[in-house]
Amino acid sequence: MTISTIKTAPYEGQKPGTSGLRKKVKVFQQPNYAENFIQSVFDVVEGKEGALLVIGGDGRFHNRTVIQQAIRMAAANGFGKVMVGQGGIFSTPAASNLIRQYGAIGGLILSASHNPGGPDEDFGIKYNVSNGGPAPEKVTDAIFQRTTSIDRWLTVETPDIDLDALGTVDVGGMTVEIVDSVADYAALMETLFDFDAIRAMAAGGFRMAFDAMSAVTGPYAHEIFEKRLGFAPGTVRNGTPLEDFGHHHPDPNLVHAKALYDLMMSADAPDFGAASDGDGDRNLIIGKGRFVTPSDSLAMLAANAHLAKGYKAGLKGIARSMPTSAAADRVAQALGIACYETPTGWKFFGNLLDAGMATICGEESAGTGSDHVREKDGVWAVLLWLNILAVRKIPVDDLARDHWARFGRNYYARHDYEGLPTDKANALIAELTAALPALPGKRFGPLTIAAADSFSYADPVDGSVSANQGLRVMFEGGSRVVFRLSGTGTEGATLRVYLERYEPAGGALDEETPAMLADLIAAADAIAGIERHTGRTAPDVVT
Ligand code: VG1
Ligand code: CO
Repeated sequence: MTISTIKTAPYEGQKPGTSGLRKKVKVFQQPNYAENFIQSVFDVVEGKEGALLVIGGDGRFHNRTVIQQAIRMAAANGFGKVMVGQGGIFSTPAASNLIRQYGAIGGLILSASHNPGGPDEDFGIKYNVSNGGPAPEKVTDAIFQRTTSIDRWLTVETPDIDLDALGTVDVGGMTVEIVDSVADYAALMETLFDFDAIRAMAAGGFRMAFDAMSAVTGPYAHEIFEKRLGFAPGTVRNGTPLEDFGHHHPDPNLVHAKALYDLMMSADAPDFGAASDGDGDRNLIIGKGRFVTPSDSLAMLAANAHLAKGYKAGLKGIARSMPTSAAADRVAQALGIACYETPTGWKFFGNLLDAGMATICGEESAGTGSDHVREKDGVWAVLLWLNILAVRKIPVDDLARDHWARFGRNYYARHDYEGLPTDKANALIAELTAALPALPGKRFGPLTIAAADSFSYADPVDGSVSANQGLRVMFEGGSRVVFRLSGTGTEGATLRVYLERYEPAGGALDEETPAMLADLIAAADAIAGIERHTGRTAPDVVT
């Protein structure tokens, strides 16, 4: 088999410190663009000769094209075998599982997650390493370095293969196996959760609405919720992956999953509502008449996880990203286990999970997961909720109130200001960073600042330090505002403002979140000068 060497030039690739490349489809369609990134990845993967590589994506526009390119390039780069999901489909957690289950050296996951899809929208590629998790910073930095000097990529000249036919084919001397996208993942879920108990709950009339948002979890949800657990047909909504997600953002929050939210707040709401994102790693949980914030969901799952068979031995520790509310910390304290605070992004949980220091992890952005894979996992979170509800036999609202009565309540919201001019967003952060040392002691309405810093994380396993991970302003009494810029947007800059107010058990536990956060919102603008810098008087998205 002849290997072709295609000449190329350095390009503007993945930003250092981000776990993947996210750009407009049109950018990916430029000659050499996707190939440059994939070759840069392959150039830094050690031991690829003869090794297994997993490839799959969320089914968005351009998915199949890049999969065909990646398969040919893997053959030219000496991989021994590539495992691809049928139709090019793998949810991110399912890909993570396959990498681990079959001892792959790593995997290419093609997704821009919750970003919209289609010819004028977003595409993405990320590389996961042999533990199944996102490549750690030293690997992503090496990939970035490679993109600055890359001058060629390798491919074999073979026709496209049929991605829909299960089985094995040869591409340039390398084996390609097209596998069922769902089977191994569903089998893993059966080892963690009591499917009989959930099936009995469904048979007893418990109703659920699961919104797959026309994204990757449709096939997983149909198989697991409707076929294996016996929820009624129609339980899964928008269950067919579409290349443009039906023109929606596959982002499971109160803005983009509004139809589900409205259903769950209506008179004929089912007992349980959930949604997942483009690549299936996020989850949104809404009980009948009760939205559960992702931060609360992490805490509630951690407090009850022992009720599911996969976690009956208890948790080794809990980890949350810094902007996630401290609700989980209070559970960890009650359980007598450690709680780790990491920078935003799942890759920071990998070391803690590998070292057996944490079992459950979560982020405020609707990501929850455990040591069963090395990614956050939307369907997993839904199953753990269902398992807990099947054991406790109470509505979500009762479970939430019960939780707050015991641990107190962290009122929480995130305000996103999207599409800001990058220089203005950078100026806001620079000015606030400079102002941090002088903030403690200052008063804003009823709030007094106790401390302020720029979050820096020292990994307790390998000692690596990640600095500048968000600006924290802590108030007396446990309230907090965090400011950071998104690393996943593809248009301008997105400022995220995370607002959290703690009310201890016995306090005001049954109030409306906007009212509870009003003083904090005013303080956040006064502290950072959001309107002054950006001209915006209100956020684009509140979650
Ligand atoms: C966002 C979320 C973060 C999440 C990341 C990837 O990042 O805030 O919590 O880990 O997306 O999620 P940022 O930098 O835009 O705030 V996913 O579902 O896109 O893999
Ligand atoms: Co995602």
